[in-house]
Amino acid sequence: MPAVVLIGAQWGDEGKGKITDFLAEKADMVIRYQGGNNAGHTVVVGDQEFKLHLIPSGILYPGTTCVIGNGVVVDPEVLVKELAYLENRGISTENLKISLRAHLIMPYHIRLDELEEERKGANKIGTTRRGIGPAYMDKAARVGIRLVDLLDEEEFAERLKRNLAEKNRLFNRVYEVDGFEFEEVFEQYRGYLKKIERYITDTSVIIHEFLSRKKNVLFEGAQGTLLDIDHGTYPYVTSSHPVAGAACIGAGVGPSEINKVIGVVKAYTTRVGEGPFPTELFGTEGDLIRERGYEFGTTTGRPRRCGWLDVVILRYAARVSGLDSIAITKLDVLDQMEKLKVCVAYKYQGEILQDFPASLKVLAQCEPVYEEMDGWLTDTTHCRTFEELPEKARQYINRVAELVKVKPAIIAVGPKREQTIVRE
Ligand code: 2SA
Ligand code: GDP
Ligand code: MG
Repeated sequence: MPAVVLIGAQWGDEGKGKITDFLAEKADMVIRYQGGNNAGHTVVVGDQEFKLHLIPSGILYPGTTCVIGNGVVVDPEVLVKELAYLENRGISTENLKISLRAHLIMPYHIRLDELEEERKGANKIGTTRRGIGPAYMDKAARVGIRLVDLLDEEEFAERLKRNLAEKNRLFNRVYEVDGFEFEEVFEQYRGYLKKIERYITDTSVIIHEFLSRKKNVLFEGAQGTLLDIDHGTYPYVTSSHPVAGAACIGAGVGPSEINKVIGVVKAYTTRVGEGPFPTELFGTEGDLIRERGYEFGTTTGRPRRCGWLDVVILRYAARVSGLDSIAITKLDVLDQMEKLKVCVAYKYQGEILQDFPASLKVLAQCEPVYEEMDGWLTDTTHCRTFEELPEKARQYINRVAELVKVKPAIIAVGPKREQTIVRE
């Protein structure tokens, strides 16, 4: 390691949970630094499957310290449930630390997320309706409530009152729905505090201690590059920064501390929610990928849109996050495809585009320029070394690496820990 940032290179659900879990074996600390419980990270250990939304995937290793950094928005109700879910399955949460500076998701954020999606109708974003956007809006508007405020009863009461006055006016007058009662929310949140207080601390100080002792620290990104509020397909994005640079801001460390950045790349592309998707497949090939890859939202259960691998996106992700290597996941999902396509550029009004466009209108009109390859039509789920992979699968990986100009250091051929190939 020692300080490694792991990010999603596409639209999320690349298998970050699985790769984090794989790398976490050697990590002393795993940190979530952005997003919230919109994330759904799946980890399979033996015959047990864990779905994590807020707590870092490193929690499954007893000796690993796990951090929810200041850049994360925390829904304490979900956190309390996730803690109980882990404890009930025999996983200790003793080594969890949550930043004093992390912002809270409040019930009015969730309600606002739902109401806004409904108001937008056909123009909706397709959010997870977990209150993520409204919570980050309040953070930017400087009216958010942080965990440090929740610890101080008076401060919390005051901030909650001020927020409810504003929000309730909005609910009543604009949306014409009921607002929230102060007493109810106050009691509810003070109740959550009792259950999470022992984890709350100044996490940046602890992360620095680990880094200064040259411990292995892994930063676990959530969502993916194209969902980044600056670099993604705006406005069809989340409200945080899934790119690697955000690890510094969301954990409270300087860029000079980061040694390596790994991009997780699914062997094809998926997207949940609305917005343009140039390589999307609508016919039987898309259905086959969805079924074989079990492409359904981990948080919401929504069917994911599926399409061919898009190298324009990967080159973009490599640039904006400074990828040192990639981890290619779900290669096995393509085992039964006779032909495979990889998008190497876009065609826009007769012109070839190599770089991912900023305009959504342009992106919506881009036609993928494909390179076609033969499938390998062989089961790869038992392969444990690169050499064991069928020749055509190796060709697929090597061609992608050549096009992206980043080396594939890890290849996953199944959801389990052992279904992972490391390439030196
Ligand atoms: P939000 O809720 O404000 O962050 O939604 C804004 C957009 O970000 C997308 N988004 C995601 N895309 C893929 N995976 C995510 N996590 C879950 C999963 C999603 C699920 O692991 O499957 O269960 O549906 C995630 N979280 C946010 C979202 O679809 C919007 O396009
Ligand atoms: P994340 O949000 O990036 O962590 O990804 P998700 O957990 O939302 O979705 C990835 C899904 O694919 C999960 O169900 C994983 O268990 C599964 N998965 C991860 N890697 C592989 C793989 O190499 N092959 C297969 N078949 N499934 C995988
Ligand atoms: Mg996911």
